[in-house]
Amino acid sequence: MSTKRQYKFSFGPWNISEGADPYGPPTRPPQTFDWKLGKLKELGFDAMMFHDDDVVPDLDSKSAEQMRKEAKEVKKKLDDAGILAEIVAPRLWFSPMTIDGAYTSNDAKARKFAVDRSLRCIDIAKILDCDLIVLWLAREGTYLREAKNCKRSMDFLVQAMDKMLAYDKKIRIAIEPKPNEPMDMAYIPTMGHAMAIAHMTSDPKRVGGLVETAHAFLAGLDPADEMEFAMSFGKLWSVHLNDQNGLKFDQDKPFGSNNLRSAFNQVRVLERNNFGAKGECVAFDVHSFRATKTEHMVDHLANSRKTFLKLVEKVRSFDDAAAQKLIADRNYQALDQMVIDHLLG
Ligand code: GLO
Ligand code: MG
Repeated sequence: MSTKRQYKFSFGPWNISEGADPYGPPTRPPQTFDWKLGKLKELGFDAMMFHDDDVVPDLDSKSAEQMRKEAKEVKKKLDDAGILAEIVAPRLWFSPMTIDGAYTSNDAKARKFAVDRSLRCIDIAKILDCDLIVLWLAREGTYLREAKNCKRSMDFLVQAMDKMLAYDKKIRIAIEPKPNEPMDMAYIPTMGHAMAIAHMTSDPKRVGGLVETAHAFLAGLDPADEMEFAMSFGKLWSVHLNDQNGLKFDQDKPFGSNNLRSAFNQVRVLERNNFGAKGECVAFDVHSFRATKTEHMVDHLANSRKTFLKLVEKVRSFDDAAAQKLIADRNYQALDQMVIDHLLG
């Protein structure tokens, strides 16, 4: 690799978490936004990811004026710290209005709530000088397939995205596919679905994708391929790097924790496609293990970044010419061992 590009890194306030799970209470104390922003800077990160209500807590109970005031206060904190807002995502899965889904709810009032809330999310993003809206379609799916109709749900999703695209001509939407959890089966489970539905919207150029490593594994797919597939459309606008041990709950482990070779391949496709050259960030959607002590509660973030940078070096020092010779000779046995030896160092 000739270009020695620098990457920009980000994480969200939810990635410094307290360790609660469905079976037990928190194991670490909550930290304030200011503390998290301070840590982000200290760890050498460049940007922060947000949900709309990470910026304006209790958003649904606030007036437009109050919302703007609070968003401006956060923007000032970011500016003072020299930190960018990478993405803003409408958190559409907490409200009592979205129990049965947001854009695809069977209840017209809930669908309207979801769209209105998404437009407020755009207002907040604009104040933070951020043009990238992430849609993790958490509850757009079913617990039982008879409950919804896929075609009708696709129509609702397109209508919702069209309203967002029309509301602000500058924003882009990055769909973050995930096949399940919290739903049994989600709509838009893979990057292929995301790219396809983007083309049904009124402005396909402004609808792209975000690949999360763990979500690709949960769909039984290769995260590096999911990334490169989106990049072949020019539409990989962010990544949520983390790791996942097989088909279980979404684990959000540190990057490389479980599948080091896959992590190498993810970094490899980002490198060879110049990811980051248009300002895209490498985000880590990782969580501490529940057993993590308070004094180590940001280590998973520092470690993920460190692993990423080490893998960038591994990718840059990989002997591509030698690999190409083995490929031409169909000697995949030797290619396999070459990768293993390179990773073992
Ligand atoms: C959960 C998702 C979630 C999103 C975040 C931003 O599985 O990965 O963390 O990335 O809400 O939309
Ligand atoms: Mg994610």
